[in-house]
Amino acid sequence: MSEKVDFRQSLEKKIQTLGFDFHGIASVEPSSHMDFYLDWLDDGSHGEMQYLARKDSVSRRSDLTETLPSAQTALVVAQNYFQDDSIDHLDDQSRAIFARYARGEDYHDVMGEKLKVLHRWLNDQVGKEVDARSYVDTGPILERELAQRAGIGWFGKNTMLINPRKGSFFFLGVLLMDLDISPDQSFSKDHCGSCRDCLDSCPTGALLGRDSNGAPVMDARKCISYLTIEHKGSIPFELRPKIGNRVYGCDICQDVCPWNKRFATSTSEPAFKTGEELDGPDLLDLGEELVKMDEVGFQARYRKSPINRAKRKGLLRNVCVAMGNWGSSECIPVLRRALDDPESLVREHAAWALEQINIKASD
Ligand code: B12
Ligand code: SF4
Ligand code: SF4
Repeated sequence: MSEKVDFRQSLEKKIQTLGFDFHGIASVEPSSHMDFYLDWLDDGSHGEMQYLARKDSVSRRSDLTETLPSAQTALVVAQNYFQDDSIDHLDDQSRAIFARYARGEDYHDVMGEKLKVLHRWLNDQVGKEVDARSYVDTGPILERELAQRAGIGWFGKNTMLINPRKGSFFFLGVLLMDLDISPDQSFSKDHCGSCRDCLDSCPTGALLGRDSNGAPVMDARKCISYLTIEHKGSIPFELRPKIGNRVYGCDICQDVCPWNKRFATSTSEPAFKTGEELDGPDLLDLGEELVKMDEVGFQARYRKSPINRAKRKGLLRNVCVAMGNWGSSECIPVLRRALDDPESLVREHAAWALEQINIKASD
């Protein structure tokens, strides 16, 4: 199909009806940032996220037609997931912090379903099966680069894609398709200016600022989001104290961003509303629940949540770190129980946490 299709207005209406907050259309030309991406991998900044470095997935990132040979257009959609905290738990170490993106239902499913509906709608509009593939954080696609090309926002120094009217608390989704639709103008401005609030606030120094070409650089190995979710082994000792009470993901470099302080508003998607038990839960209660649970129970409990990615042992490992950082003797019984856990990963972090509590008690 190479004939240009023109139903922008009805397409925009459909996208809004589905509840996406904004969108844009990008061309499918090869990535202009592959050199940067390859250097980033060469430096080992991706840590254990091997899926980012697999040869086939790198070349698919560079050229979208390797994923869908007939691709002519990438429709990029974005959906706000922001929810304010109901209580001020950030400085209360007896509470666990889950990143905002993980407090609702799994966005892969929620947005993936909507993209399926959109695909069916497009089929009806053009009167034949549109060749299309949808992605929500699920495939070898440079989603932020596509979103920038589709005019949605700029790359902040925190590496997030930021929209000038909404901030950065949104998910991205992409529908690659063989329909030829005129692309939007790419977003060319950088609205960070001389601000460096995110760089100065990152507890682990994961954000390295812009390189000489203007690309924002992150050493993912130091990012709390990586350490608490993607990293499967032992958390480096020197980084544990910096994680504080963040048991799943991290929002600091977004929370401090002036664009979010000014523009973040609550999501209108009911599925992304914060589940009560994930809004700063009691750290002890969470630890007690997890030590008693097995992996089957964990998967059932977090079946519909992005949290199931960490698995029970990952989340319990993070809870042990948070308990060690809190340093309260109230954690001793649950940590002692974790010393007998079937997972050596959990036992090691529980032992570390008990040591921290001892050190604090003798101070
Ligand atoms: C791997 C990954 C991570 C890793 C690494 C993050 C990173 N900064 O690279 C970790 C686990 C740390 C992570 C954390 C988070 N993630 Co994440 N993650 C991804 C994933 C799967 C791939 C990103 C990637 O390829 N990184 C490698 C770097 C090199 O690529 P990049 O970030 O796209 O950077 C581009 C620019 O640097 C550009 N570039 C190069 N040269 C130049 C020059 C100029 C001038 C410019 C402007 C740009 C530029 O080239 C690169 C490639 O295009 C994407 C989904 C996807 N498929 O894209 C989600 C994604 C980026 N994550 C997302 C989210 C929500 C998060 C968290 C907020 C979750 C949380 N609360 O814990 C945090 C945020 C941390 C942060 N500050 O980035 C969203 C971001 C939405 C947004 N508004 O930006 C995405 C898009 C998922 C989605 N579909 O919604 N994530
Ligand atoms: S998510 Fe947290 S740890 Fe990661 S770069 Fe941002 S502030 Fe630093
Ligand atoms: S905090 Fe400042 S430097 Fe960082 S992304 Fe936001 S505007 Fe840019």
